[in-house]
Amino acid sequence: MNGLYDRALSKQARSGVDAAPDKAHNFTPETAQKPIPTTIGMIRESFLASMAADYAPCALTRCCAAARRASHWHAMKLWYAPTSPFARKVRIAAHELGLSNRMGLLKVDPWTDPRLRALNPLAKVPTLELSDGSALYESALICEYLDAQAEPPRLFPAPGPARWHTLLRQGLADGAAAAAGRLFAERRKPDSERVPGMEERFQQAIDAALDALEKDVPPFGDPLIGDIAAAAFIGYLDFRFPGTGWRATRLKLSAWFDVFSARPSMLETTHRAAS
Ligand SMILES: N[C@@H](CCC(=O)N[C@@H](CS)C(=O)NCC(=O)O)C(=O)O
Repeated sequence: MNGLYDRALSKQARSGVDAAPDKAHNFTPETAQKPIPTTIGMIRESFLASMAADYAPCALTRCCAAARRASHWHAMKLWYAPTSPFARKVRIAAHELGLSNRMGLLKVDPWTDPRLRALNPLAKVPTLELSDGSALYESALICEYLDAQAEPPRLFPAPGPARWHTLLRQGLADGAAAAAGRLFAERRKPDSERVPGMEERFQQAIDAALDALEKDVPPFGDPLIGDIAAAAFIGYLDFRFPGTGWRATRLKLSAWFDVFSARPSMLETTHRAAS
């Protein structure tokens, strides 16, 4: 049985899938005890179990169920960076939809890994590789695709005011996350390379976005995509610029973020510095 696991691991290593322990990833210390289910293996196990149950009509049903489950085994692969707020947004969405066990994770440095551009001409994370080898990119699109895989879709309301409202919040939060990323990059430049006024501009976008979120604070309870994007933005802000004191003048947003941060989808996707 362990042979199956070893073979799957070496196949995983060959394909470059990140083996870091990660709850969103199927290879965790818990699953390391178990053989990796393959379609054939699951069908065989299901068949043997059905024979043992001495109830022949169940065998076919169980085989079909096993094959169906096996066909979801890493049907999708998310190319991600652990520092990216956009990749985190997708991972939070996958968790909230209960789809993270169908999505493998491949850690990649978008700046240096040439494999990414073959899938996504922009060479950005997140990029979602589908089972047929095609790819989807742009976090908003990936989240909407994931939502369409869930039953029922939950993150993107049907066309109407609720949809426009949450898409606007997503756009605001994504733009603010981009500004925070550019501010972080700007501050790492040597003084001679910094463009005057750039830091202020990014900081203004971040501050104004926080103010807008404070005025129209996301509700407690199950999130829509705009709420997830807001959480990803604020999580990134706290990760890159700890102790900035944004909370002092945004008490409602601060309270909402504290509650949201305790969701499993947040706890299992926390940012980690690039290693
Ligand atoms: N609008 C894109 C933004 C993605 C993005 O900017 N990703 C960054 C990492 S946070 C990246 O891959 N940068 C590499 C590059 O710009 O070449 C989305 O929502 O997915």
